[in-house]
Amino acid sequence: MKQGAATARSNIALVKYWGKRQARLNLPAVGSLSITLDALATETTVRFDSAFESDDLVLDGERRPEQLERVSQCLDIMREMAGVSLHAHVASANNFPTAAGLASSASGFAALVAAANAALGLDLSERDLSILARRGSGSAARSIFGGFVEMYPGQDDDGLDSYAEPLLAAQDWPLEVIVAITAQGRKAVSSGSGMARSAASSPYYGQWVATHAQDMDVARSAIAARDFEALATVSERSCLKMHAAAMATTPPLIYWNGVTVECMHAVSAMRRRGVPVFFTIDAGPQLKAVCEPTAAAAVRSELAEMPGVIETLHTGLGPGVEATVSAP
Ligand code: 2P0
Repeated sequence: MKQGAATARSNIALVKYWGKRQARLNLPAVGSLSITLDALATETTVRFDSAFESDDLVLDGERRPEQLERVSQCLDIMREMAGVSLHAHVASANNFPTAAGLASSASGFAALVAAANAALGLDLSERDLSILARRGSGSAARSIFGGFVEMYPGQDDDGLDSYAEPLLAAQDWPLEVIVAITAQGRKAVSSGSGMARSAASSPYYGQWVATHAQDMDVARSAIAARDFEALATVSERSCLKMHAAAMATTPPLIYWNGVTVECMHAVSAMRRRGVPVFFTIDAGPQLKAVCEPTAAAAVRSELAEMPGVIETLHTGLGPGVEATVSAP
């Protein structure tokens, strides 16, 4: 029996990933730039045992056979690396709502590959873990690292140049995030199929890809200079460009609800009043407000009072994936 465990945090992209250049190895069409979130964590245990007749996945206490294929594909690669053919039981728990636009696949696959790495004694580098996590979910490649993180789309067909790297440690610019939960429940369309549909039918998809590198340059410079206003402007622009491309897809991908839009207006109004805060929204209805620590309490209370906001979460930036010792 071989067992390993790991904890990984979720992340949110400030410059978004939307679209793939190759589906087989899950290679993104564009880079992305994210922050890792301390309070949104996934803890995963992977146990390989000759007594198991198949792989098994338990997520938040429930067996999830429909999600097993992507997990087994990641484990197959790692089993081949380690020269073992044992089946695995994977138990994973999130401390936040699953698949409601809070990137549970990001922390989930980052924790999975780190736990399997520990169980199999592979001693892989963080870059190798990032490449493996990407096979499970593009955004998971970023959750290997803490703080501010850049994901490279790469150019090679084998995907070995498509991984994430840390840009700036969390403590070097300790921004905070308020998440406004505006709906609960799993989303109807997965990000992966949404991206494929956008690439196939959105008239704005080509422009999204063509104008993306410039946003990455602006965001990288803003982070290096700790320039909040510049990061706010480019992050909201990238978010809105992604959603514009998604909305113009046939059939349309409208991830927002009315409360999401009201929260966007509230955040914009706060920034016009001089509060250091901006919004970003992923493939779901939750709004994430990124702010300077001094503004966090006021931003949280204003969003919490918005009609339709179910609850708010507050988090700082967090560390990368951590393998944890687990008793066999
Ligand atoms: C991001 N999203 O950059 C973007 C913004 C959602 C909107 O990465 O198909 O679950 O597994 O590679 O990582 C969510 O997509 O997609 C995502 P796959 P993933 O955070």
